[in-house]
Amino acid sequence: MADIQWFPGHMAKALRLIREKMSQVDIVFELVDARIPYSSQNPEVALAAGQKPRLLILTKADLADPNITQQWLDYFNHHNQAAIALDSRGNKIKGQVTSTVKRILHDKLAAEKDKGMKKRPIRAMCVGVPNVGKSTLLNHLVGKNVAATANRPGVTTGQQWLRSSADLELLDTPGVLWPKFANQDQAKLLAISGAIKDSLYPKDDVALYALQYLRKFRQKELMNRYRLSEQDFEESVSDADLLLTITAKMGFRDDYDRGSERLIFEIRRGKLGKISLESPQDLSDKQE
Ligand SMILES: Nc1nc2c(ncn2[C@@H]2O[C@H](COP(=O)(O)OP(=O)(O)OP(=O)(O)O)[C@@H](O)[C@H]2O)c(=O)[nH]1
Ligand SMILES: [Mg+2]
Repeated sequence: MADIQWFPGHMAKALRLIREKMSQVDIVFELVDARIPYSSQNPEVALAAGQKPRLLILTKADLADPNITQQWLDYFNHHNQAAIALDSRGNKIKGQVTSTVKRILHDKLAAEKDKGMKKRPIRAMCVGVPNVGKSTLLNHLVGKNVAATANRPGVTTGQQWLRSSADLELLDTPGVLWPKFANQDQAKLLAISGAIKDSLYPKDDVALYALQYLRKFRQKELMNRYRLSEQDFEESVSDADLLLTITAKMGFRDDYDRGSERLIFEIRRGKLGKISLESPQDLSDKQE
């Protein structure tokens, strides 16, 4: 299949702006999708952040498997990377984010106080792949719909400073991918999560990839959602055949493309349940 690749000019520009603004902020909120916290981490962000403190925020935690999310939080914790998981649309996130930020910046803020410096707002830059929930999170931190959001990648096109309260100032940025994905599995995971424009990836390849994973780990959810039987999962049934059966159950007869598109959409929206698409145990395979 054709490789999924997406790094248009506006992303290069967004990345440049992120680098330029880095010196103005105290902390970087790096948003990753809780269902793929590793594959949605942009390597360019860590490079741009340098020594700047980073808080990893696993968004869409409401759509991920809570046990696996906890494994990820333990994993990041173990690697000295501050991380929290949340639903960006939640009401209680402000306290959670603010208290974590204050803990991370505690020494810096205390040193400023000791020097007699006036209390000032903490400045945070919010970065992450397209559609991960940056603008949604910031709107909820601010308590108003000041940043545009929508369920497609590429909604935010410019940078915008927002004031959450007297103690927090936030910079929204456009979603960025990076010039080269580590491998095509990563590209497919990003596509399933909704970070890549739907017109830019082959639906059937991505759907088959998702199906392989679900068949292995979440057979019950597939059976429930599409009214499948044990026989549909017998070894002799290929993934493509299974996708065709699901397509028919969806009412699309043999329209494989429509079935593929719908399957991706339903996984993405959580219609099959809370599903994580990678876990810390997979990492050693991915890093090979
Ligand atoms: N279920 C769920 N949906 C979320 C969450 N965060 C954001 N969304 C939805 O995801 C979609 C994208 O949210 P945005 O806030 O526009 O994402 P963004 O990262 O700003 O996207 P770009 O500006 O395109 O880079 C919207 O439909 C949100 O309602 C979350 O934690 N859980
Ligand atoms: Mg946005």
